[in-house]
Amino acid sequence: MLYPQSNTKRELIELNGIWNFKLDDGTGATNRVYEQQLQGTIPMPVPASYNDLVEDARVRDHVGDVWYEREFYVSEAWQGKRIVLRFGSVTHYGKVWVNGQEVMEHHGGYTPFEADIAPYVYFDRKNRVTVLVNNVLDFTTIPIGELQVRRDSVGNEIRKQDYFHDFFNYSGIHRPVRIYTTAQQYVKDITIRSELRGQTGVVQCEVETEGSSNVRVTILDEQENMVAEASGVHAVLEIEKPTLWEPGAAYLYTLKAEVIGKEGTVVDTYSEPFGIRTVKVEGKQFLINGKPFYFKGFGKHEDAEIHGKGLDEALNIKDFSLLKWMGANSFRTSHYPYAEEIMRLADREGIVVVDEVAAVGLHLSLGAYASSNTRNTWQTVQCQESHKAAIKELIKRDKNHACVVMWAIANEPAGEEEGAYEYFKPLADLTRELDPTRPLTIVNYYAASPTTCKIHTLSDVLCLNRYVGWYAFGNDLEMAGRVLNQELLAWWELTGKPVFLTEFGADTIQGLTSTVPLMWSEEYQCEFLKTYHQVMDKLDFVAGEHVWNFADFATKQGIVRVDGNKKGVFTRDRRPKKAAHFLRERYQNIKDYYYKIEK
Ligand code: BDP
Repeated sequence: MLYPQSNTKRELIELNGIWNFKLDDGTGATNRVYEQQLQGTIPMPVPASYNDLVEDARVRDHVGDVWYEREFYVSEAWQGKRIVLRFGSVTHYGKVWVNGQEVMEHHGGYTPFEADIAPYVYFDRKNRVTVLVNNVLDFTTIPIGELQVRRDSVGNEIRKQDYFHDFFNYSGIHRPVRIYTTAQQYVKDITIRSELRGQTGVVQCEVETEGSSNVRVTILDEQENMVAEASGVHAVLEIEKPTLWEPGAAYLYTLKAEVIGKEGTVVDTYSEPFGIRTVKVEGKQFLINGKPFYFKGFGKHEDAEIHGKGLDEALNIKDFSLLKWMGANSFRTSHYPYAEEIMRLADREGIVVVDEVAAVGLHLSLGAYASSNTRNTWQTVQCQESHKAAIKELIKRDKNHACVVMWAIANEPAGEEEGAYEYFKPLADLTRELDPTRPLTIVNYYAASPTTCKIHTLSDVLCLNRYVGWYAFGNDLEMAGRVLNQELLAWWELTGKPVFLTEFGADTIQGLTSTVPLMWSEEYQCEFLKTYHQVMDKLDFVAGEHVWNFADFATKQGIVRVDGNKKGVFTRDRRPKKAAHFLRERYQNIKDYYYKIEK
């Protein structure tokens, strides 16, 4: 799905800002409140999570429907055009009415959706858009959750949302809302795949159009010089000695697709930035542009005070600045697709991304989240269809990003339980069919060990999340190091695939310091990391390390977390803990390529 843009043929307006907002009292949809202006609303910003913006626990912990509404105008000059209303994301379900008429609905809280609203808009007066947002997670959704319904002492229904993942269920209209226009004959989608044949960059381009298949394709370099051109919806273009997209040295070409109408004039145009680079897993190595790459960076979250998971461009720039300051070269979009604006930034800044779908918590008996009666995950969940849809939407959205080098199709599922392979095999096949150019991984939880894991054959890279030295062998880092070392060797012997530590970390309270490394202190976090570094540095099949987490983040309330998850190397307001300085020294001395491996 193309990112909305304005150009010589397309116009774009933003509907961000203050909307009207109210919680649903359980009757809104049946009373068809979207047919009139909403009553009893409060102001609410878009994009943002609504949870932390009102001093009321009923808003913060609301489970179910909420309403958003605002007015807008469209230009008279847009008559006869497609007028596309587009939401960057609505978490987790959205249904949209324009002037009281239903125009679209969407399941899944982290991918965009859009519809042509031209038949529903007025050109001579104000229009109204009304959005129903629902945040309930159950066994059919991605991520999964479980709704608990109880009665209070006077018989009122109380709804509590349980979920099996470790980040707060922020809700609302999280990403920009825009309207853009196109002609009736237009570019629907573009798929770009590039490879290197000797010194030649070969760019395969598929343009999906509506109305006309007369298409002209040109490639421009960063100075806007035309370097290749072709015509047709399937085009293969060649660039001699192209400048490659490299980690830390991004280079973006632009592919411009023009739809030519009957009279030979250009009726629509779309410009897609892309990079030329290759990725491949070979033996113990992860190759980018044919060279062994070493991932150094973090698992992250979209998370901040006040905004919650709402897009915050200033925060994103700050985070990229901190990543560079650290000497990091990559991050994982744990545990859901991040905003398109972040992916575009990563393309431009040369930061490598492992792109993850929101399939997190598929493990009903996992430690802190397990209820007393353990259930077989794969016999209980019914989310395979939503999971497939989530994979399709992610790949459709992010396929042209040079920064994306691997798809993560789940985080810590119950890979050791009966039924895991049957659940994941069709999903891995689907991912490979949709994108044969990138490796895929299923991020592993320790219970799916080399002896019990039923799904490791589906991953191209063994991404492991490990917490020995924290949840187990806390305060025994010597033992933790030995256990880790043994397990990594066992994985290598079993699979012969590169190992990537996608999570390891210790909760750390900023300012809690100690002369000896005590758990929760800043010193312990450094010692914990050092233990992992010493093990990984001796093993040449370890192709990457992402510390958990980049920054402290909000999660659900409970007895294992004090004011959120504190495994950040930065605090939630992005101040460095001691570990940031410690890790910075390491990352700055690790090269992107040929780390531990002879040239
Ligand atoms: C891992 C999860 C991650 C958690 C982390 C932790 O992948 O989402 O936040 O553990 O416990 O199991 O901090």
